[in-house]
Amino acid sequence: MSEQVSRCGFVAIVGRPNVGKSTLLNHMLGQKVSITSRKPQTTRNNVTGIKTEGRDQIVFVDTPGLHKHEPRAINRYMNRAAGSAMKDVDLVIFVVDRLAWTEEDEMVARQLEQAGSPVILAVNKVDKIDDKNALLPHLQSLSARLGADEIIPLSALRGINLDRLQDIILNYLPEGPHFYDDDQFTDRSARFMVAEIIREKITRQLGDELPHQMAVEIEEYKHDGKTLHIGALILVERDGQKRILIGNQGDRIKQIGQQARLDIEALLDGKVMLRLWVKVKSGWSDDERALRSLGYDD
Ligand code: GDP
Ligand code: K
Ligand code: MG
Repeated sequence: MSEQVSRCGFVAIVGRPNVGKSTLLNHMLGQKVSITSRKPQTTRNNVTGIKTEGRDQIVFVDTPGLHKHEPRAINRYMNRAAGSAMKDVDLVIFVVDRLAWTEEDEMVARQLEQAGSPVILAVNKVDKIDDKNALLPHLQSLSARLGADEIIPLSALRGINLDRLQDIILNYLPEGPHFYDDDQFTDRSARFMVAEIIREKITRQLGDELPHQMAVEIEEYKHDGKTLHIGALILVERDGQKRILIGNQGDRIKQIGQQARLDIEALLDGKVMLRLWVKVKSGWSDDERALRSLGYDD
């Protein structure tokens, strides 16, 4: 009888920047939907990743990391997105980085208390822990202090314990019909995914030199029957950033374009012509209207 029951529900993935939330989502799905990098604030929007397996469907919501300093409108936007995702979900996965516990983790914990959803504490990056025995007492005290419903050590990157995580998640999902088609893996448009892939390549190459002051806008998106023609505008805040991005005789931007094109072709399974250009638009990251026109308007 219970064999016939299908489960479907929403699971938010939250935590401070860089603990591995987006990596976890991608590995749970076996498909890349959310961009990742060593740099904090890589994820700016809530990104939905849908996993349908057998009768069950898990709808993950990856969030920008909740962070302390929020000088500009873009940062406030990111914190709002993360905060709203914690509510109205069936379950929250609270990701932390090994034994490190910071003020920002504390901030997330306090928000979770208010949101009131069940919480799984996922202690990530255990592949980087040498003394695994030291982990257990720490996990127990952390779990007790937070009142987490479950606690699980894992490695999002190496795929350690992800099956167990999935089993735990399923226990928390209500019975009910699927929200999405079984072959759909995100609710984001192909255009959004394309812009994100370009942003990932820039962040990975130049994150230190362009600290979060860059946005990508798709200006052209046309299929001619054989090839998809994409034109993307990269917005930066200052002239110097434009020079860095373009590089010596354009070599930097060319490299970024090549890497992005390969990923886009893999994602969309077809030939792509990608043109990138760079424009200085100072103040965009602190301008609510500019942000909305760039799609930061959830
Ligand atoms: P987010 O900001 O929380 O979404 O973090 P990301 O998913 O972008 O990951 C931040 C960095 O941590 C990236 O360089 C990842 O490759 C790395 N990372 C994520 N999970 C793991 C893990 O399980 N083990 C190790 N060693 N690195 C990880
Ligand atoms: K990151
Ligand atoms: Mg992320």
